[in-house]
Amino acid sequence: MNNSIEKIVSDTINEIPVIDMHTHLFPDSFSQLCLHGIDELLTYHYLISEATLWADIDYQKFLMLPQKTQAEFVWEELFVKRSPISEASLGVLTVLKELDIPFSKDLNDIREYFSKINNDDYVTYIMNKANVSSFVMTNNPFDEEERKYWDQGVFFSSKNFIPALRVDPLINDWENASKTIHQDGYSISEEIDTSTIEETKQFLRFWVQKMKPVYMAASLPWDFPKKDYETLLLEECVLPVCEEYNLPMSLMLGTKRQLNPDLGIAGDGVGQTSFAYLEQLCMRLPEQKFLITVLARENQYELTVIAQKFKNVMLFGCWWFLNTPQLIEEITTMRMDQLGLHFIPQHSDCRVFEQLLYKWSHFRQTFSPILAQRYQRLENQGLTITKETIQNDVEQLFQGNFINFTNLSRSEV
Ligand code: FIX
Ligand code: ZN
Repeated sequence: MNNSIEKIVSDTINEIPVIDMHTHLFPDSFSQLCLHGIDELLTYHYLISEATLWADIDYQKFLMLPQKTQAEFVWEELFVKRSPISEASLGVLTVLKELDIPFSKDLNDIREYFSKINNDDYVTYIMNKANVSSFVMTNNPFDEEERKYWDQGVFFSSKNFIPALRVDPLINDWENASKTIHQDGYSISEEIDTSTIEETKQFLRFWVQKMKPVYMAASLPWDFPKKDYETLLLEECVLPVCEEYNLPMSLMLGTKRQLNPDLGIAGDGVGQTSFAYLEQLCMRLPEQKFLITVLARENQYELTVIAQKFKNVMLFGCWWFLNTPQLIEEITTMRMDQLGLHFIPQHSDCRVFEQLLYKWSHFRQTFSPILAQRYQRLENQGLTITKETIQNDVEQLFQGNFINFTNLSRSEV
């Protein structure tokens, strides 16, 4: 490997800011929802499911404990009693390193360091350090807690925080979603008839106008669509409103929610998706853009081929259980082989602010050598690879593909 190419690629990847196109982060004006600090980091659901493997502890009782106690348990099991070798635990160590916090087995030492961080604009500080220029939130109008903030009008559009209207409760859980829509004053019936469809669309229009999302999104189970009404709600309510506002629809497929319900959010699993419905949807609606990611490793190849056949599909991210160096390497290499530069390689899915520091630095580290190898091959074919060539390509992957696909203007990010 040509050392200078490796170095230029890695410098470029580290220098170019990324648009994080799917997170669960909120600006600090959403006070309770803007999560940060060591206790939040340790109680990330990825770590809870790992830590609870070690002790004979009743899951439900564990989840009732105060957050500090849960964090202490995770710390003890994963960082003190044994080495923290999993991706999510290594992530905590990367965060400490990035914030210049020395590792200590005593969690209180670490808490002390966090409590001394004195930064007026911590969110911007973390974003700059992670080299993330903006991030897309997950904004759920069916979530009571989040709605309070929208009602209070605390969101001011900014180029850093981009809303996305999340609609899976509508598609997956009509029974409860219809109650919310009804309480909001829309006249709907349990049966999804023409007038209920029109009222539901009104509800969606209201939220599109309020949030000004960059896309609508739904995370759907591995066996979607299971019931006729799910496709009816997607195709007759959600997608027509996307069309009216020229919004892409983001589909995240392959969850097996509550595989172990005792573990709460940490109990979600994965299942393989069947693409038949999705393929015909992409074919039938060529003007509707779809951002798509799937959770099962076994589905990656099929999805890559779909993304190669349809202009209206933009494949994104190595999601959740796939966000490990080994799987990123495998999946990203395959995507480059089939799609060239036409995909969005990663999103962070962060829930806690400081996670930006590890999720993006780990990704950049894994991605650099994979991309450098490509340029090496091009040079072997006689092409001259300059810093500008590499910048242009990385910019496309980290920003341009998302901006162009979603019609965001460059000044908005
Ligand atoms: O549906 C989603 O957006 C998922 O990303 C989450 O439900 C999941 O809990 C998560 O945090 C994965 O990284
Ligand atoms: Zn997510």
